[in-house]
Amino acid sequence: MHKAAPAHDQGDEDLEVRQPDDHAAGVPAVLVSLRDSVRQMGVGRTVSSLRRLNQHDGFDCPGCAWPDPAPGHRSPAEFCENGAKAVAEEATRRTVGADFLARHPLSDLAGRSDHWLGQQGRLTTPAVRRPGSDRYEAVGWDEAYDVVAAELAALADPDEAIFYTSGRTSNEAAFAYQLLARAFGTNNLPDCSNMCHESSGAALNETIGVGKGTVLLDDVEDTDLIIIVGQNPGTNHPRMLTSLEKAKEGGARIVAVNPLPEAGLRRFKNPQRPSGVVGPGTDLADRLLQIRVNGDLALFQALGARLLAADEAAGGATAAEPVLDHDFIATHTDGFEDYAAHLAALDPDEVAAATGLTPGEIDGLVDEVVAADRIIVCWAMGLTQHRNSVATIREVVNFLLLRGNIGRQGAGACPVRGHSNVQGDRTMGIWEKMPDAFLDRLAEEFSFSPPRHHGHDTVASIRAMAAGEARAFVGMGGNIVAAGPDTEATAAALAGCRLTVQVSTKLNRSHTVPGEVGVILPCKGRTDLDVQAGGLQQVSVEDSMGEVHASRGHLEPPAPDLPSEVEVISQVARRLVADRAAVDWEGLQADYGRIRDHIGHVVPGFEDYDARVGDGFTLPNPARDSRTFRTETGRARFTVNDLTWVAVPEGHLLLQTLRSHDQYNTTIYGLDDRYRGIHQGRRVVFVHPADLSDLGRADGDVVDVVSVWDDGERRAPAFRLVAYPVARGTAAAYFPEANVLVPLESTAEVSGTPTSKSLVVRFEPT
Ligand SMILES: Nc1nc2c(c(=O)[nH]1)N[C@H]1C(S)=C(S)[C@@H](COP(=O)(O)OP(=O)(O)OC[C@H]3O[C@@H](n4cnc5c(=O)[nH]c(N)nc54)[C@H](O)[C@@H]3O)O[C@H]1N2
Ligand SMILES: Nc1nc2c(c(=O)[nH]1)N[C@H]1C(S)=C(S)[C@@H](COP(=O)(O)OP(=O)(O)OC[C@H]3O[C@@H](n4cnc5c(=O)[nH]c(N)nc54)[C@H](O)[C@@H]3O)O[C@H]1N2
Ligand SMILES: [Mo]
Repeated sequence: MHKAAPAHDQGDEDLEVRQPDDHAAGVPAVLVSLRDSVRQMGVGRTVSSLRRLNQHDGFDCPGCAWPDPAPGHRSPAEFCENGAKAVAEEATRRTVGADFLARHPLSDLAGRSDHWLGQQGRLTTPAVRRPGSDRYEAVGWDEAYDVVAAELAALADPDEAIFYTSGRTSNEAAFAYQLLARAFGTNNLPDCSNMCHESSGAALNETIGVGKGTVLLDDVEDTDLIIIVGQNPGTNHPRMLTSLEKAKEGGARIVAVNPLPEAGLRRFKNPQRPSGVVGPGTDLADRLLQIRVNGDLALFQALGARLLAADEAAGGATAAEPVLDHDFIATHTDGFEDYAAHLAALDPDEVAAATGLTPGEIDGLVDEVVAADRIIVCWAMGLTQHRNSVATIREVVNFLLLRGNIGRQGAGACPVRGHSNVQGDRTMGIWEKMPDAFLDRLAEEFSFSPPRHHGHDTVASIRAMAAGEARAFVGMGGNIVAAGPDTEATAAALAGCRLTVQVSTKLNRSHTVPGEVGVILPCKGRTDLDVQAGGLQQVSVEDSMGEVHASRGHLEPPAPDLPSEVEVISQVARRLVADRAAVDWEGLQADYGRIRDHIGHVVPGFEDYDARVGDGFTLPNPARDSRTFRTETGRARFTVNDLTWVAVPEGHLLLQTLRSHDQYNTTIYGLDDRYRGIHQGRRVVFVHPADLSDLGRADGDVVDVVSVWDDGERRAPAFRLVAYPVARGTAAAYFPEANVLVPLESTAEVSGTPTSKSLVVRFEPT
C-alpha cells in the first residue's frame, strides 16, 4: 500500500494562478456541469436527472436554498452549474462498500484530502469501528442499528448525547429526528445553521418577530434597489443571477458590498439565453463598495445617520418629500428616538476606519437609497460569521425600517440561506431551544413530556464533547469536523466520545475520527427513488423564502437495501424510544404522509400538509404579509448597537474564509476556483498587492498562516500568497482548509456562530 500523503498536500504541486474572470456563468458553466455529470453518473443518469432537477414533478436541487420560479414559469433546464455538480456528486456511480473499508484503515483515511474522500463514491454498507480497532468493518443493518441503540441507551443521561443535523435533511426526516431526540430526553439538537444564518435568525426574530426573510421571488425580480452584502451568488446561489438579471431588466439598480470584486456580482452571461451564450451578458452591480472585512455594522450605521440627517434637512415629517417613512415609523415601530439619538453621535473617523470606505462612496450609496422607492437587502455569510453579526443585522433592519422597506411589495430583508432545507429543518424543530409553544404541541400530539431545558448549539456541543460531558455524537448528514471551528479540537472532541454515528451519503473527514465505537449508517439522498411499505414516497423542503414543496427522487439507489433518512430514524427509534412516546414509528416509515399529518398538527402554517404539498404553498410570514410584528412589544424594533469592529495589530491582516467555485461546503468537487483564477489547488491566501509589499512578501511566497486570539495562536502550514484586489488590510482563504485557524471559543455575541469571517492573522516562514 502506498504511504498516505498529509491531507493538505494533495493537489497543490500543480497550483496555477491566472487572471480572475469579470463575469459569471456563460458557456464554460454549461460545459463544466455536463462534463462533471457525465463523469460521475454516465450519460443516461445525467439526462434523466437534469431533466427532473427543480421541476414540479422532480426533485429539489440538493445545492442551495434559492427558490424555484412558480411551476408554469420554469425553464426546461431550471438548474445551474453548481446544482448540476451537486447532483453529480450525489448520483455518482462510484461506491464505497465493504471491500473499500477493509482495505483502508483509519490512519489511511485520516491522511486523505477532503477531495479524495468525497470522490470515492456513495457509501453502501453499514459499518462499525469497534473499540481499539484500526478500521471500520461492514456489518448487517440490524447489527448496526442494535449497536447504536444499545450505546445510546447505556448513557448515564440523555444530555450526554448530541443529535446534529446538516441542512439537506427533508422536513419529514427532520421532524422524525427531533422527535427521536426529544423522546430520548434531550434538546441537544445543534445544526449547521448554528454556524450559518443563526445570527440572521436571532436579529430578525428580535426586531421583526420572525426569524426568516420577508421577500418572495417576485419582490426580488421587481424592485428598485438590491443591496447584496457579504454574499457571492455567482458561486453559491447561481440561480439568483437569473432573478437579478430580471430585476435589472425591470430597471432595478444593484449595489454590492463586498471586500472582493466577485465575478458573479459584476456581469452574468445567462447560459439559458442566446444573448448570454454569444453576447456580452448583463451587467449586474452598478456599484461595488469594497468594504473592509467586518465593516458592515459601521456602514449601516453611517447609512442610517445620513438618512436621518437628510430627512431633517428636507424638513422632517412635514416635508413635501420626506426621506423617512414617518407614517410607518409611527404606526409600526418603536425605539426610533433612541436609535436616532445614538446615531447623532456617530464618529465619521470610526466609520472610515471600520469600513475602509471614503465618505464619497457612502454618499453614493445614500443617493441610490433615496432614489429608490423599494429596497431589498440580501446577505449571507459575509454578515453572519463575525463577533458583532447579530448587531450588524439589527442595523440592516434599522436601515430597512427607516424608509418602510419591510412588509411591502418589492422591499424587504433577504437573508439568502445556504443548505437546500436548512430553513425547513429549523421550522420542523431542529433547534436546541425551540419555544415552549412548540414543545407543548409536541407533548400533546405524542403524549410525552419533552425536555424543557435548552440543549447545546454546535459550538457548545463540541465543547461538551471535549470536556467529556457529552459522550455520544449522532450526525444526520454533515461533516462537523471539517465544517466546525478549530479542526483539531473538533476532531479530538469527536474521537474522545464513546459513540459516534454518521448517517451519510458520502465519506468525509468526520468519519476518519470515530469515537471508541464508530458507526457509519449510509443513506439515500435527494435523487434516490424511495419505496417503503406504503409505496413510493416523496419528501418536502422549505426554500429560503418560506415556500414549501415536494421532492421525489427517481434514480436507482447505489445499493438495493439503502435506507432513507426516515427509515434510519425509525429503526433506531423502535429500538431506543418505543415506550417513551405514543409514536407509530413503523407506520411513519411506511408512509411519510403520516409524518406530514403530525407536522400539520404541531407546526403552525402546515395545516392539511399532506394534501397541499403536491402543489406547494407559501408559509405565512406576519411581517411580510401584513406588517404584523410578533416581537416583545408587537412592533418592529429599532435597536441601538455599539459600533464595534475588529482592530488589527501592526503586521497582521483580517482574514475571512470563503468558498471556491468548486466545492459544496466541505465537499470538494474539484481543485479550481475559475472565477478567481485559481486552478489545481486550494491552499492559497488572497492578499492586496500593497499589503503584500508592506509585509515584505510577494505573490507566490509560501507561508504559514498564524491566527491570533485571546487563548493563543493556531497555525495552518504552507499557503501560497496570491496578489488579489481584496480590500486593504484584509485577506481571504478557503473553508475548510483554513478552519484550523478558527478559535473554538471565538463566537458571535447572541448567536454563538464561529467567527470564521474575522480571523486576525499574520504570515510566518513555513
Ligand atoms: N456551490 C455552492 N453553493 C453553496 C455552498 C457551497 O459551498 N457551494 N454553500 C451553501 C451554504 S451552506 C451557504 S451558507 C451559502 C454561502 O454563500 P456565501 O455567503 O455567498 O458564501 P461564502 O463563500 O462564505 O461567501 C461570503 C461572501 O461574503 C464576502 N465577505 C466576507 N467577509 C465579509 C464582510 O465582512 N463584509 C462583507 N460585506 N462581505 C464579506 C466574501 O468576500 C464572499 O463574497 O451558499 C450555499 N450554496
Ligand atoms: N471556516 C468556515 N467554516 C464554515 C463556514 C465558513 O464559511 N467558513 N460555513 C459554515 C456553514 S454556512 C455551514 S452551513 C456549515 C456546513 O456544515 P455541514 O452541513 O456539517 O457540512 P457539509 O459539508 O455541508 O456536509 C457534507 C456531508 O453531508 C453528507 N450528506 C450530503 N447529502 C446528504 C443527505 O442527503 N443525507 C445525509 N444524511 N447526508 C448527506 C455527506 O456525507 C457529506 O460529506 O459549515 C460552516 N463552516
Ligand atoms: Mo450554510
